[in-house]
Amino acid sequence: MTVETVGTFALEPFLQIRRARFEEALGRALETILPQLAPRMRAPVLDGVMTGGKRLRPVLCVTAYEVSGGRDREGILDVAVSLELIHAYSLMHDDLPAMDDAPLRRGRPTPHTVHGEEPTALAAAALIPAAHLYAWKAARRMGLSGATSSDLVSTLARAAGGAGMVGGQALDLLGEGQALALDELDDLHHRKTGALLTAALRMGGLAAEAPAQVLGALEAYGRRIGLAFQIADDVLDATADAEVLGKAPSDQALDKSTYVSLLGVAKARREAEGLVYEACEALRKGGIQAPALEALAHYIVLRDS
Ligand code: GRG
Repeated sequence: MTVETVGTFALEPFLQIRRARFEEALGRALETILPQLAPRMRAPVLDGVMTGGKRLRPVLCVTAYEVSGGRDREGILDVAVSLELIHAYSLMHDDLPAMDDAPLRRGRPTPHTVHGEEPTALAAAALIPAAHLYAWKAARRMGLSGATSSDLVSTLARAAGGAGMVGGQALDLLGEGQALALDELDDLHHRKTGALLTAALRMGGLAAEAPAQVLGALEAYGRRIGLAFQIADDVLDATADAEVLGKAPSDQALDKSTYVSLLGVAKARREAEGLVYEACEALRKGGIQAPALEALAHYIVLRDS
């Protein structure tokens, strides 16, 4: 199932065009990154990066850039590449036996099951500095000042790091077999999932040299869609067909606290819808008229994979 339209916004063609442009930029990025890696790391990188996915973080970054008045279409795609490289590394590590031990993602065998754990772990680790370097170079090519370029790269580093995504993953692993309270679950997912989604929006705004009020509104939107995204993920894990989802459900097997285990499916769905409403409100309060971002917020809870 695709989400064709949200209200009057034609979401599916919007996503198709954005994704196609982004795939080209990602392919170009790998042409420069792969030759710098030892040969045995190249296939896991290709598998981890070029095998689909919704490309949500890049789409959010480019859209935030456009609604903030940015006009350099090529430059912002390279900034968006850096986010997807971090996202791809995180999934490659997340699927390793020491983490979630997942055999399938996006309907395909995970990179370590095909190429081995060691090359996959190394290849994923190599993507972390590669992403930051790519973001820095993209920012400078766009003509952003040293201060803005450094803010942009720091935003990525903070979101990916110990207080952000890696910190959230640590809480997630520690929480296996534990009954977490709702506020603990929110904190975990603000870090694990929300931080990078929020960074995508802030980086788009920064690249367009948006004023603080716009950056604040983009971040407020990001925090809310970040949680909504995770609630939708938990609902999908509990209810979706594994074939459509492209991976086996894992939350129950890993004995994780989830929004579904805490709230039940119906209440979790309502919670996610409430966050989408708040996210759109945050944009409007910040003076941002952005039908595309509003449609993307709805897509996050309507998606089926
Ligand atoms: C090993 C040092 C060390 C740290 C691990 C692996 C890791 C750090 C963090 C992973 C956290 C993680 C997996 C976050 C992502 C959560 C998430 C919702 C992933 C799915 O994102 P989608 O649905 O994926 O956007 P697609 O497939 O569409 O790209």
